Amino acid sequence: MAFDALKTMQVHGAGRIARFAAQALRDYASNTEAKTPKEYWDLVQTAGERLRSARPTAVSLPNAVNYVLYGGRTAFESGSPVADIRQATIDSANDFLVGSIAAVKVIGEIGAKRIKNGDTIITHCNSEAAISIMKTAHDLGRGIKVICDETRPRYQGRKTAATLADYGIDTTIIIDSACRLFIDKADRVIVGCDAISANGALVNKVGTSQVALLAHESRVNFMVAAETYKIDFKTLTGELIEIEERDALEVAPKEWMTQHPNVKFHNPAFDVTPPQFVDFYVTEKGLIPPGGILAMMKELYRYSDGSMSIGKAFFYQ
Ligand code: RUB
Repeated sequence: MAFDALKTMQVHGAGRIARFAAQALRDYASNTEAKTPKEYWDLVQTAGERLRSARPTAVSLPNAVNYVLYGGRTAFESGSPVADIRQATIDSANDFLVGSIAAVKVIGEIGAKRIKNGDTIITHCNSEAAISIMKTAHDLGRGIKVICDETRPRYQGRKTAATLADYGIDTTIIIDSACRLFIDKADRVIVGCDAISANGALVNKVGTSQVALLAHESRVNFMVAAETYKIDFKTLTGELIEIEERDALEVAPKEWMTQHPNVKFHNPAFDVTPPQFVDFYVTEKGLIPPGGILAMMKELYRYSDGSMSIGKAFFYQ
């Protein structure tokens, strides 16, 4: 059921996906019974693997699942009984959840310091972390204006616009293809993040790279709000981040397709923005330029406890 909620995007956005999966795995670990530690651990691992496969691009999903499993596996490998493996899994899930929520708040505080009075901001899609920056800037009395593009085909931009307008922020919606007309009116672009690769490239909702290109052309600051668990460790070994291909029915209705059977569809959900178009990432650990991502990966890997950002856990498969 949790798998379906992720797959059909009832829950969407990389941070929310991660927390939803951590909660689902925690609940599964709490409620599952088994006679032996091995039997129990096999069941929990299989549940984690299934959750991981629900959406391929947002690395927050496997990172969250891996983090939760890492706690349980450590207990399993040390020969603990089922009750202890269960508790270790639950504890890791709770750690992840607390850290993830705290990260969004800290990103808001750090990012808002970069916003100037009266700034006009363009945003794309629906990112909790980016919204956290804009809401905090508003709370600080910066008097910002936000332009949200629609973000077809699923219109996540409307969700962002509604949230910001309800919060009292001056908010406007434009269609995606009007972005170039508005980029010169903007002081900065703020977007969220599904994954960051070792070279500092950003993977986010399809269309992000076009907005980044426009910002680059017009010399408009481009900042990315990203928790460090959006860093994809597998890119260290040259693996590419898979781009999710979604149903063509998101692009056109069945009736139109039937009338035009020779038209093909392609519906990638994300795209890659090269590092040179990103000015900096706003993470819960501070501002990081794209060239600093590799150093951050090393730092995350070195920490082996006391922090949610355990690179070792993220590597776990
Ligand atoms: C959502 C999207 C968001 C990132 C970051 O895509 O691209 O910008 O996930 O969001 P989808 P957050 O709607 O397809 O999941 O900052 O909330 O993690």
